[in-house]
Amino acid sequence: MAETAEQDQIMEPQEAPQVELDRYSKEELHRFLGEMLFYRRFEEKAEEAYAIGKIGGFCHLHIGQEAVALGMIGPLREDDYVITAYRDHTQGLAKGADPGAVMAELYGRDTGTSRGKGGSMHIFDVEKGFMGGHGIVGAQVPLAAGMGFAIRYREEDRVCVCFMGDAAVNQGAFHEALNMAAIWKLPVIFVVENNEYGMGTAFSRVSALPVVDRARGLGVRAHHVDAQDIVRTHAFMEDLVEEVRGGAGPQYVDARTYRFKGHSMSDPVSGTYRSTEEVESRKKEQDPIGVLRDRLMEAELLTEEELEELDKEARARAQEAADWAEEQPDPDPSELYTHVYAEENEHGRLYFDGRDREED
Ligand SMILES: Cc1ncc(C[n+]2csc(CCOP(=O)(O)OP(=O)(O)O)c2C)c(N)n1
Ligand SMILES: [Mg+2]
Repeated sequence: MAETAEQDQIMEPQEAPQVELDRYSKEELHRFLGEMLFYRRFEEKAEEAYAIGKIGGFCHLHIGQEAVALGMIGPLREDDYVITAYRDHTQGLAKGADPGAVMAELYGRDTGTSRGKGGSMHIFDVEKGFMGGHGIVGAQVPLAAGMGFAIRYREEDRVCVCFMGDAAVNQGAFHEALNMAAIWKLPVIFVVENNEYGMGTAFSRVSALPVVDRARGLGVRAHHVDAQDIVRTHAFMEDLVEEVRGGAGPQYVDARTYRFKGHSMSDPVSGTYRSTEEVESRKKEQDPIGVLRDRLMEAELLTEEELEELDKEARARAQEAADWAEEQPDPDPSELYTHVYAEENEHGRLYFDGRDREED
């Protein structure tokens, strides 16, 4: 009985507390602001390039959700893993991918992070522990459990952070993966970027329970956090990552956020599924950049001039990435079939690259 009560208490979702600014130095707080401004300006550049046809295919922007990327990935070590869905540009940048290579991937160039073959939805940087960019809703969740298993099997102290959208919690794979993670106490933090919509469908229309309760029956500890507040999100994640590194097992985080743009570049910002007023009021009240700016100014830790300087640097970095991407070569046509499907392994199996089995 006592054990059950204790278990219930552990399973009660925990709200990440408000954090005082003095947890961080002024330099660190300015860095938070500068990085989020950079993500915003980088994606605005991508938006601009898409609009004039320099970027093709799908393109999902993270504008409005920048504090999730910085707050959740900032506290990680370089050898920790991150895996995510298709809204992946800023998360790749936060994990250390080169901005020029990310932009070149959007442009479909040979020096892009996936050699120009993945595009917006498939940013990868294995050396930096950024394991993609996945287009199938929920597909990355079991992969994260696999990475968590590999970490345990090799007796390492790495942590894997797996992002997903709120729509992914209705996928069967989500439940299978979290169940396994709980049984095997895998070092994985499952973060739902809860922006309240899956394309044009409000989460409340597809789930009787709120996001935070969707892991309850699986034995994974749940947390929620106001992920428009970078200071709170970063501090919360710093503590959580160290707990998981120390063996606390898998965690589930409902990161409350909001998307300021359309689902993808080809979708409207608002319409039948959400009103313009709703979007405008969220932009005014809950812009992660605005929230931090106001808090810093109120505490006299930021001046107008410093803000302008940070923004100028952010714009210059985004411009530099775009200029570099522009100049990069397209992949050679002979590369059409390479790195697309699995190639022959050492046993001579797996012919998915256009060759005929008999010819070899
Ligand atoms: C298995 C699967 N079903 C449907 C789709 C089409 N689809 C692409 S994105 C999306 C909505 C996902 O919403 P959410 O997980 O909340 O992420 P967000 O776009 O809000 O970041 C859907 C249904 C898909 N890619 N994969
Ligand atoms: Mg969503």
